[in-house]
Amino acid sequence: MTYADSFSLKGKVALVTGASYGIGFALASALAEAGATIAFNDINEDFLKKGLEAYKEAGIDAKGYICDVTDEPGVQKMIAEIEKDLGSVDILVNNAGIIKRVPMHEMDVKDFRQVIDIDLTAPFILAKAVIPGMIKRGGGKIINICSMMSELGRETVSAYAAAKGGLKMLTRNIASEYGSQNIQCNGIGPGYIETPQTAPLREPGHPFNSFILAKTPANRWGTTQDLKGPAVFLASSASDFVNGHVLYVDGGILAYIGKQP
Ligand code: NAP
Ligand code: GCO
Repeated sequence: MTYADSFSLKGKVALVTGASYGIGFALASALAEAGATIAFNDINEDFLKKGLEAYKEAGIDAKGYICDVTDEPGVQKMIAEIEKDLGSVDILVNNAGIIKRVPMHEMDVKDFRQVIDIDLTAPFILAKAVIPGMIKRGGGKIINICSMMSELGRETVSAYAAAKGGLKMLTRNIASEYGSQNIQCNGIGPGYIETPQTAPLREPGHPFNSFILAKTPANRWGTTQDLKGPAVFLASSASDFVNGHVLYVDGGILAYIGKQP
């Protein structure tokens, strides 16, 4: 196999969670461009329909499923449906996620638990659902979408940082427990990316915008396009000896003390 062939995903089935739009849509599109057959889910029927239209417009024959990633029986049902419709899941991208920006001492424990449930427990539920099939077929790829908050804290994101820090260690543990079954589990840690989730931080005049530009050597917000190559690499046999790694796609934020004001 040539080095270029090792990036091909032809014949593979990929499930990307929460991929009607945003980072998930970009990741799924990249995997499709590399040859994978795409399954994705959303919790909201309207968004799922809009996502299907967007995939069709991009020339991608994706299959969409309504599923709340925190609902284990629902996830198991979705995986069974995907296996019937498309075949077993070879590549799982745990992308679905939420954030709630609230000072910790004011945060309702219900909200804290919801962030942990979606951002950390759900990747466990999805991975648990696909690993048996991957073992049967001799291997697979799991990619967990981590965050700068897998490494750093900041005001108002305690639940999210706890979840994403835990997701980094879940990634390492899946790699440790299933590496011998030829399952590679890695993370992608996006920096600050232009998506609906960060839109409140990018509103005109919001101080966070200039803050992030000063903290990013690339001096720009990331775009979902920046994440496509790393996703194909970690989903393909080009990364068969990469396991338990979080690949930060952050324009250099984690390496940089920040521009002098
Ligand atoms: P987004 O625009 O808010 O999209 C999140 C997606 O997750 C939506 O499709 C949402 O569906 C889905 N989702 C949420 N809860 C769900 C549930 N219970 N079941 C099924 N789907 C659910 O977020 P994004 O910016 O694209 O981020 C995607 C991932 O990247 C997240 O894990 C996020 O933490 C991570 N991340 C983002 C950034 C960034 O700068 N944007 C940086 C680092 C990491 P609905 O629309 O129906 O709610
Ligand atoms: C925030 C942002 C970040 C990004 C991302 C950074 O409020 O700080 O939403 O958390 O979403 O996770 O990697």
